[in-house]
Amino acid sequence: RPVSIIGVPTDIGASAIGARMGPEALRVAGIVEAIARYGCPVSDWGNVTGPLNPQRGPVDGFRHLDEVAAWNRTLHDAIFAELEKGSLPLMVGGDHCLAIGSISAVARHCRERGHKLRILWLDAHADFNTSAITPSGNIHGMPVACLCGHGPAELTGIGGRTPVISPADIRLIGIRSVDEGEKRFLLEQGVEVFDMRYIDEVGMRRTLEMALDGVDEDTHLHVSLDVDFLDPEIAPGVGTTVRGGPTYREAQLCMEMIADTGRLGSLDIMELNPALDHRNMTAELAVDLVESLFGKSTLLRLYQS
Ligand code: DIR
Ligand code: MN
Ligand code: MN
Ligand code: MN
Repeated sequence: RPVSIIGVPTDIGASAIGARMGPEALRVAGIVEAIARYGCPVSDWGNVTGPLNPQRGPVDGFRHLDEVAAWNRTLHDAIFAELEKGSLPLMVGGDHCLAIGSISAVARHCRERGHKLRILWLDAHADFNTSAITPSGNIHGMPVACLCGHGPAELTGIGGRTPVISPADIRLIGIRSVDEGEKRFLLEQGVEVFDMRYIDEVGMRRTLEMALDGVDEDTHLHVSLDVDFLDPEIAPGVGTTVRGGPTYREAQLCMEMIADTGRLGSLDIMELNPALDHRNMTAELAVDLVESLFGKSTLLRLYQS
């Protein structure tokens, strides 16, 4: 399946600025060449455009709601068009509020084509806040809640149906920073969370087996990678680092196990902030992980079954 790269140069959903430079840093780190190396046809369609970041404070619990909605509507259309062509869209961000647009497109595609949907949300945070419980007003802390139907109509109805997904469609992995109200809301909504304690106790292998349980040949697998998923020692180039994330090897295993399913249908790489990075090391790490996701393995052998 041909891969279509779509850059989304904005930090409209965050309070720290800099993620607007993420798409270029990933290109400089060789993301296009890395995918091509494993035999995948790949096209880089450049960047979509949208409103500038006005750097205002939150209003009624949301920072930049109108601008966030505008970016996400544009993205929904761009990603949906790629899926209709039979491509695998790779969104390079940009902050994580943009996953509302990409996943709205993916969910609509699955609905119309009769595919099952499984989303793996790789993140230090649960991104399950609402305007009532957010400590920051930052919409990049809310996309999972919006996708599940909890949020303003401008964000919950993109792609023609609310809710876009059900909590049963998503697995949160790598979580280690959850706000107080958000903890209660996750439990109440029954979202399945594989937090860092879970990964510590059972290991990344068992975690991925559990998170991928039920994925079959009819499943469209969407991976939404927030770069802050990774331990900040190896991935400093992100605005909201949290200590104690997956190591390089754990992250590679995670990507290899996703690749082994053969079901990857769409991907987001989000929150890379080159202004906070060291010599583009976080972008280069993300590109290493993308190589594994697109089939790089050390030896020729079948790990499955
Ligand atoms: C925090 C941070 N939970 C918030 N969220 C982040 O502002 O809602 N998500 N950084 O990636
Ligand atoms: Mn499809
Ligand atoms: Mn995060
Ligand atoms: Mn996130």
